[in-house]
Parts: sequence; C-alpha cells; structure tokens
Amino acid sequence: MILIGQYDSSFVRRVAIALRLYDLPFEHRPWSVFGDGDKIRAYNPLMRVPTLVLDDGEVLVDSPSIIDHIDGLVAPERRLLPVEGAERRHGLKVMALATGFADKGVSLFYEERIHKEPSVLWVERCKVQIAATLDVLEADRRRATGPYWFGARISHADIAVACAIRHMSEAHPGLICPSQRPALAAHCSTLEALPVFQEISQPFTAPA
Ligand SMILES: N[C@@H](CCC(=O)N[C@@H](CS)C(=O)NCC(=O)O)C(=O)O
Repeated sequence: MILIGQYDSSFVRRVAIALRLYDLPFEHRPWSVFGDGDKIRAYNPLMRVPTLVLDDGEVLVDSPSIIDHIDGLVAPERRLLPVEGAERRHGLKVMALATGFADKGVSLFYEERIHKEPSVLWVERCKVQIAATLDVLEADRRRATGPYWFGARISHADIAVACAIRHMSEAHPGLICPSQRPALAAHCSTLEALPVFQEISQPFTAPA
C-alpha cells in the first residue's frame, strides 16, 4: 500500500496512525497537495490527500473509505471500532463530526488564503460550524469518563478528534481555545503523548 499525503493533514495522519496501530506496512509518499498536485492527480482526480494506492492498483480517495478498507484487513477484535451496534454508530458520528469540522477548517483556510477578498459570510459560517461542532464534541467527551471515548481502548473516534484539533489549531492559530473546551484539551494531551502520535507527526505548513 502507498499512502500519499503529509502528516500535517489530520486526514492523512489519522489513516497513518491506524495503519501503525494495525501493524500494516505501507510506503509513505509525503506529497504536497499544491506543490505535487500533478503527481497526486495521476492517482486521484480530486488532487486531495489522503490517497491510498492498494497493491492491486485500486485507489481510495478519502479518509473514511480508507479507514473502512484497512479495518477489513484486520480481525474484528483488533478493529478500532466495533463492527456493529450502538458504540459503532456513536463512534462513526464522532468521526464524522471530527473530520467534518476539519473539512470546514480546510475550506476556511483556502477561503482566507486564496481569495484576495475572502467572503465574510463564508468565513463566519465556517467559524460558527467549527465552534458548534467542537461544543458538541466537548459535551460528548465529558460524558465519556474513561481514558478514551469508549473506555480503556483507543478508537478511530479518539484518533480523528485529536488529529483534527491539532491540525486546525495549527492552521488557524487562536481559533480553538483549549481552556474553553477542557475535556477535548485533556483528550488531545493524552493522545499526543502516545508514541504512535509522536512518531506520526508533522507541524502544519501552509501548502505551497
Ligand atoms: N474529507 C476528506 C478531506 C480531505 C482533504 O480535504 N484533504 C486536504 C488536505 S488537509 C486536501 O487534499 N486539500 C486539497 C484540495 O482540496 O484541493 C477526507 O476525509 O479525506
């Protein structure tokens, strides 16, 4: 498998962390979405990362479908989310909220970076969506009293939230105030201290 994309992207990072936790070998090509856009387009017409190239040549083009695929490569008891039931639904929702607010943050970043005159309406809308989603995640994390969202074992939901918050905190300094959402701040501290988070880590750099 070949994983395309840099680890300053929360979407790429969460995939790489899951691959490591599953002990699945992969080649990493840390291509930049702008600087290496042509190379990425040869695999993924969206020119986005993560892009995962499978050994049979099939290409997966977003983090949820990549996570779905790699989950299928390990035994059910090793998976980072149960295969069915309420906890799976809950975990999928947390993952969607986390990747969703990061999507809004990416959109906000490009709006502010690419346009000479960013749309105030769009910028404000993205900020409201990000803050509202973080508030929901904060309340949910407060209800989960264990070291991880679903108790003693790390899940894709834990990883998605921590990766998204790190990514967005660095891409938008000042946008996320840790003291306003202490449960999420503690969650991130716990996860960022894990060896796999320290290994799969890259400070955010604006795409050039
Ligand atoms: N929802 C997608 C988001 C992927 C995404 O937006 N990746 C960014 C990098 S952080 C990207 O490729 N941006 C380039 C572009 O949108 O043109 C996922 O979960 O994979």
